[in-house]
Amino acid sequence: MPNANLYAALRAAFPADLDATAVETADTPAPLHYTWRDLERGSAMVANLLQSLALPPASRIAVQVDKSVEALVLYLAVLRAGHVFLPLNTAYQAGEIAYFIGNAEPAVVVCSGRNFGWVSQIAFQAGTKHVYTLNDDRTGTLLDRAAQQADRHTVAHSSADDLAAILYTSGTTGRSKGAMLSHGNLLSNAQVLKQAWGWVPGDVLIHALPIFHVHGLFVASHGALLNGSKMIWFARFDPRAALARMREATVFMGVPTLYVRLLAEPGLDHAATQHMRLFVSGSAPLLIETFTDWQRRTGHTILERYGMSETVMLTSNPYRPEAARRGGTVGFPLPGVGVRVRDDQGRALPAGEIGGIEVRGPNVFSGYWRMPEKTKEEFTPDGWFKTGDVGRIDPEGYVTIVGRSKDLVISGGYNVYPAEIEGIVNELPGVAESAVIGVPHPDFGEAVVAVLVPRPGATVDGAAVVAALKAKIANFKVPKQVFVVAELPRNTMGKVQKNLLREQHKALFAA
Ligand code: MCA
Ligand code: AMP
Repeated sequence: MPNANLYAALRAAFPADLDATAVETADTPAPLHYTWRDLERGSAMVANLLQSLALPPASRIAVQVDKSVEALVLYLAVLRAGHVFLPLNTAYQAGEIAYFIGNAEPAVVVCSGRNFGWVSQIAFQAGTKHVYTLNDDRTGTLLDRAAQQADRHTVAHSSADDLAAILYTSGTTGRSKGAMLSHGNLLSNAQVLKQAWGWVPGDVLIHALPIFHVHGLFVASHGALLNGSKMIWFARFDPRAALARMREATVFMGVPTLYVRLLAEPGLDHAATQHMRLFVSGSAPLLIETFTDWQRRTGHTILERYGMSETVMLTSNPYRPEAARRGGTVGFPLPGVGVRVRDDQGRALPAGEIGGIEVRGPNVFSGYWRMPEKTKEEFTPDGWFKTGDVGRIDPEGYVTIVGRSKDLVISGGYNVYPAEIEGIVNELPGVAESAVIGVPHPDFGEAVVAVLVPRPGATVDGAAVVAALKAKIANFKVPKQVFVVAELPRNTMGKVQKNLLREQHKALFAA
């Protein structure tokens, strides 16, 4: 049986000259050059460290560290060791981390040195036996221990269905669920995208996304690695610095906010971007204004694609002809991927009719970690995954996302689940109930806003609510504005009418 381990496929795509630069850091005090040999040796040493722990097979390795090339090497090491990579947003605080560790029961946790105190306490209490630190300045106990390991390692033998990663997402019920992605899900999608987006020898990717989500970790990194392409690596997005590197790069991937911020750079013009071949956008809706402004300012047409943690990428606008890329759509289903639109009863709809988007294909996950019931609910009887997105497919086959049936706000590309925030706000002193919505925001696309009703006789201060939330949850989830009202609008069924609240506050952040 051939080895379906994703690292084996990535390693096979490394260029012949292993001493060529694979990753060049762009925002370290001095540029650092990591060769392909460094990636091979570094991931072998870390894989040997994991192997030395004699972990059960398919152990979860939870990682909450600042973006660094060593963090990417750790990801490659987990793949080649045959374990399961569990990346966690660096903004998550103790309550969130306790949930993920409790749910995933990782054998190993890797955290940044500054958080070791509270993370290790949560991990050890949950039964994790190994907690290492990894900092973004190439220090930490993970590297100290790996340095003692051999730099040769035989890649574990995996089947396509073996688990490679768990990505927490879709907490519409207020708590996140772990999307289980296999080596086959990830490799098949990376191979399809390599073809679909015209990767060629000599391509250079500007990597400016976090690597704790699908977009940065899988779509961007796998794209470059599977093509043997150099990455210009930003630990944090800086529009001006990223723009300056476009003279030597060819591919850039971003969430819409990154494009909005690049458009605010006076230096963004044809000359600055003429060396570039491809700009990809996704994770959140790209406004038509952004799409057309980009065309006007650079001559390039952004290629918008549609993905999910549960399905990696499912549709994409065409690479060629550029003219066939349609703003406001997410293009066509990728080769091998089925996309259909169904009504609430699961019936087929004629072309152009709006309904629930469903997907089938080798990119679709096997389910949510230890939630078989919830998993079953999200698949149709004939095996299609219900995305929770609402859209249509026009007669030419273009897919357009027009909304979501799931209660979800996407802010700057990060998912925020109103149910989770409402649950926390409702526990605050003096609060009777609350509704969390997303409203248009010029930078983040959507901004989180909370509307709450105080208990009878209580007075609640919005600023105090924000301060309380900042101490509890990831900063990007905290409402940008809190309204205190006498009552929430409800329909005859007693359901809060969030659409009315969105309408009422839609101009709150108008530019
Ligand atoms: C930062 N802030 C935010 C966000 N990011 N507020 C709302 N939404 C955000 N996304 C706030 C912080 O709370 C803080 O506020 C202030 O902005 C500055 O924080 P900082 O971290 O410095 O912000 P930044 O560096 O400007 O970050 C903005 C960003 C970042 C670069 C757009 O959000 C980002 O990298 N987003 C990409 C997310 C991503 O990779 N998505 C892909 C998901 P305060 O000071 O008040 O605390 S994968 C996916 O969706 C699917 C599978 C797919 O299709 O790809
Ligand atoms: P996640 O939960 O991180 O997997 O986010 C997946 C969700 O992001 C999808 O279900 C969509 O709602 C949204 N999404 C991803 N790409 C796009 C896009 N190009 N346009 C609009 N929404 C998108």
